[in-house]
Amino acid sequence: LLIFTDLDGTLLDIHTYDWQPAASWLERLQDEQIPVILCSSKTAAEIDDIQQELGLAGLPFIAENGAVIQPDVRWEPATRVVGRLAHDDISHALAQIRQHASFKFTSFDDVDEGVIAEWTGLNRVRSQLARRHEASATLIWRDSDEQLARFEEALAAQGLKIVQGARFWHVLDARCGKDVAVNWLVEQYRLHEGLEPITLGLGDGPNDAPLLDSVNVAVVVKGINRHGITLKDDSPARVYHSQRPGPAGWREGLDHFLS
Ligand code: 2M8
Ligand code: MG
Ligand code: MG
Repeated sequence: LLIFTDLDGTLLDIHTYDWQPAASWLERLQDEQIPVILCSSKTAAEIDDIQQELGLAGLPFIAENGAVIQPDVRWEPATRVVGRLAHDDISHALAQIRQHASFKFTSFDDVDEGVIAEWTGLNRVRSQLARRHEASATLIWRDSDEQLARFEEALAAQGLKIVQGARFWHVLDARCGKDVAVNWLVEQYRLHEGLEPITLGLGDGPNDAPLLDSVNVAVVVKGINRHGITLKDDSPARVYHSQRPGPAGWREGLDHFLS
């Protein structure tokens, strides 16, 4: 069994970033050596810290919505896989697109740590880590849905796509994604560990749909996003929808499938 989980609003409380309700399950999974693979919009710099805190250091993780993948540290090679469009290229493309059409958005590069701390409720240190993007860019969309559709077209013309997290939007290489990253890691488990793993995924936001579509069984954790999640196969045998948000919903999902 492999567990792929989103962080904000799923394993972590969306406001406080607390995971206590999930702690006993995390301990049990660690005892049983079931990998918990973090799969987030967050940067690798942020996830490095969070992995330590959760006792998951050394395991693979997926950062920046799949634009950055960390293999298990014991695998050869264990080098990070980073999307071919680097953060600076994406920022440059965003600046150009904004010049041509007057889209209204504010990216993490437009502001300082203080503002990111205000937006996210993260402390200053974590806010600094949140802007250490390697292969994506994070922004607040301040324009209409119609403009968003035009923005998506402009991005596609540059080989980019945009995905929606909880509070923010994330722009990355169109060839990358949480689904692509999950499939790649499952293949690495086959190659390096000789496993044919069963996969369980947990997520709360629209950007988690590709993740939840790529796993055998899925938990949709109750989220704050008004758009919610639409899955290809939402049958009750495959998908559990939690009653509670965040880590309490995460625990509920594992109780449902693994108890
Ligand atoms: C952003 O990610 C969340 C998760 O879905 C969002 O889009 O709302 C990222 O900038 C991440 O790096 C940051 O830690 C998080 C903080 O809430 O926000
Ligand atoms: Mg989330
Ligand atoms: Mg996320």
